[in-house]
Amino acid sequence: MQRKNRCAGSTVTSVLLALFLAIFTISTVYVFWVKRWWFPPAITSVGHDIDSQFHRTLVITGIVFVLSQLGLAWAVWRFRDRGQRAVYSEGNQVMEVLWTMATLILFVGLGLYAERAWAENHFREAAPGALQIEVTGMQFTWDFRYAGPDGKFGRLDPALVNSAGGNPLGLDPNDPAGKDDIVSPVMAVPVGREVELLIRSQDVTHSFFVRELRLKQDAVPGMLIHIHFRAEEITPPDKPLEILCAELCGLGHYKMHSFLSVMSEADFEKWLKDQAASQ
Ligand SMILES: [Cu+2]
Repeated sequence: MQRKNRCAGSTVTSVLLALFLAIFTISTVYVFWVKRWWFPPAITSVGHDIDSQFHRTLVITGIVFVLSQLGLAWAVWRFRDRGQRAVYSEGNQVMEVLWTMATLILFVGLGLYAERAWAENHFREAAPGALQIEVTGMQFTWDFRYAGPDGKFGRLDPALVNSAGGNPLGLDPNDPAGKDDIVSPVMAVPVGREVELLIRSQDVTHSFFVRELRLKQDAVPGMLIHIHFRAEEITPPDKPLEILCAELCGLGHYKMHSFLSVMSEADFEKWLKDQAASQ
């Protein structure tokens, strides 16, 4: 007996693949929609700008993602092999031009939209009178130095670095400007005041990262990198923000972290005094 159709096609495969694509798309949208594994709320105005940009980008790319995935699922099912002769298509030049232009406009547009938030962090200088804190990354700790009442950082000498001896930064004891410098393994800042960080590294490249500030900046050996922020919310005393290292910097990278507390101006002054007393 002769088979009716030698190439009966692959309906099952195409239906399964189309179904998988649809379910995969819907589950992905669901995970973002319910904000599972979401980031903590931002506590700076730049952080809110970055979040708005993130949402804009997510919604636009999300719509493109859903349409293209469902379109793919439809095409997999619609053009499945039913034993018919394959048809050759040369494509559609108008469509090519259209979607290339649309992508270009979308990406350039999003970039222009984000420019202000980016420039605020990276191109604008810190406001005059900002509180300066020197941040030093080293395998595998962070150290924070405050200039003390004289407002001047003392000289550092790499030859004097001695973590076990209580001088992890190599402060020169002969420099009078360094006498009142305060070095702390954790960072505290006053709420609502501009803070300028001077970020450096003592060994390899690290990356200073605080999620709630939406701030991430590499610490590069041999460079002093300035970055600034203004925290708008006080953190509860038992819930400081985590400062992470976001650069794979060696075997102990996973445990390289510290804490940031945002305090009222009065609490901050008191904290500084307590730190100075314990130096
Ligand atoms: Cu690190």
